[in-house]
Amino acid sequence: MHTQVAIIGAGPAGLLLGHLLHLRGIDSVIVENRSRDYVIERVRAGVLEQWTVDLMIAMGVGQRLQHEGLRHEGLYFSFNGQRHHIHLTELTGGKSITVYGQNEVVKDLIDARLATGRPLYFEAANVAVADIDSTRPVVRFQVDGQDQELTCDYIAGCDGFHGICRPGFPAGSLTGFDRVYPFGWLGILAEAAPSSDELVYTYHERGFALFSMRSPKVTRLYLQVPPEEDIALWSDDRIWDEMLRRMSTVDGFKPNVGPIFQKGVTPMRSYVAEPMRHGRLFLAGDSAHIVPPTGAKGLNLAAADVVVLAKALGQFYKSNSAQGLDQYSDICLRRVWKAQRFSWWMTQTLHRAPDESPFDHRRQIADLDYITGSRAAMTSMAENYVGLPMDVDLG
Ligand code: RFL
Ligand code: PHB
Repeated sequence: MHTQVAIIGAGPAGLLLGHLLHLRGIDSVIVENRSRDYVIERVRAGVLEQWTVDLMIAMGVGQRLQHEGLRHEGLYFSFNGQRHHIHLTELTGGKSITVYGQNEVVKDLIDARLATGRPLYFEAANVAVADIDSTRPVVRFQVDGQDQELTCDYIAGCDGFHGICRPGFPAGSLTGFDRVYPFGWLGILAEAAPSSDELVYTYHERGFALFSMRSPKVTRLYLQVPPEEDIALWSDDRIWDEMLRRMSTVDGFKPNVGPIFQKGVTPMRSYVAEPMRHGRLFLAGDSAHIVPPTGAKGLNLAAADVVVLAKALGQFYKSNSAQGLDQYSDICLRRVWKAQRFSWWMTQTLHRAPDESPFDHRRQIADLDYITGSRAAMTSMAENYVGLPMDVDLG
């Protein structure tokens, strides 16, 4: 089997890249090690930046997003029992964010991929990359017990943080920049109508909490917990008790309680791999970098990488110029580090670290007081939250 671009991973990065290449008439094969149901049902991100929404619409995969996505013009920061509103749209010249589950994004992109008739293999076993320093790299895997060999011009490593592409870089060719946080998030989905039509980020003396949603009937909530917390310690009653304690404010806001139908704990980490390319292998999305979820940036960054990569590959196939490919890593890393900075700042401002001092606590309150009181500070926060400008060129 041969293709122009072999894409490892059918998460948001791999599927978006496949479609962006399709729109440019470039062939690809997507190889995913999990099943279709597993990929669609994995509950993760929920916030799309303005340009990500515009991108999906421009790519022709935004119909359901436009119908079912919840457009938000603002959000709240809550501390000392008070909610403070930040009007994102007013502060950013009309931009907003849209709440639309990552699993819905993935579902729409899989449907779009299948409609193109281009190959997408699920449940591929023992996926491995080789010859990335040559002009004919190869991807090997098995489907239904049969060995497959896929030769290609380029490989896109879109296989997430625990994939095989980043470890496929030769020893010493990559530097990792890492920060592990001393806490994690316990997240739930509940059958309960959202009690606020915008997100609420809460700083509480018992720890961070976040109010979000998935639809007019489903509330999504998160709690700061220790990083390796055993979910079995958290009965539904204990979860609701803690959510209500942290999130209730003096204006009467509190989440509506309802049956919990999904729960899990995620540890939190910041990581960047530099460079994002070696030879003919390009890393994109979580395979190259992860952010703590507090800034809601991970999926959007994955989308930004593949927009840059698709444009560079387009240039290569159209005018035989490798200039865009040579600049890929540097262009992506500028945005990646700004998203890292913002996500780190949101995380350290809103969480309580186990080793924090009373000085840190006072400083965090002052930070939140400043953010919610100064138009300049709010504007900076809003500009980052809705997404820094992104140059999208569909070719
Ligand atoms: P993914 O989604 O991990 O997809 C990688 C795919 O590669 C497959 N794979 C392999 N395939 C073949 N061979 C192998 N050896 C393979 N190994 C792995 C995997 O099965 C998978 O299908 O990476 P991608 O595409 O880069 O997308 C990144 C996003 O998923 C991630 O950044 C976001 O979910 C992060 N995130 C959020 N991002 C946002 O933009 N907004 C949010 O509101 C937001 N909230 C979140 C989040 C992540 C969270 N968790 C669970 C980490 C909230 C949470 C709780
Ligand atoms: C979500 O709705 O899952 C969500 C929202 C905002 C975040 C992270 C996750 O910062």
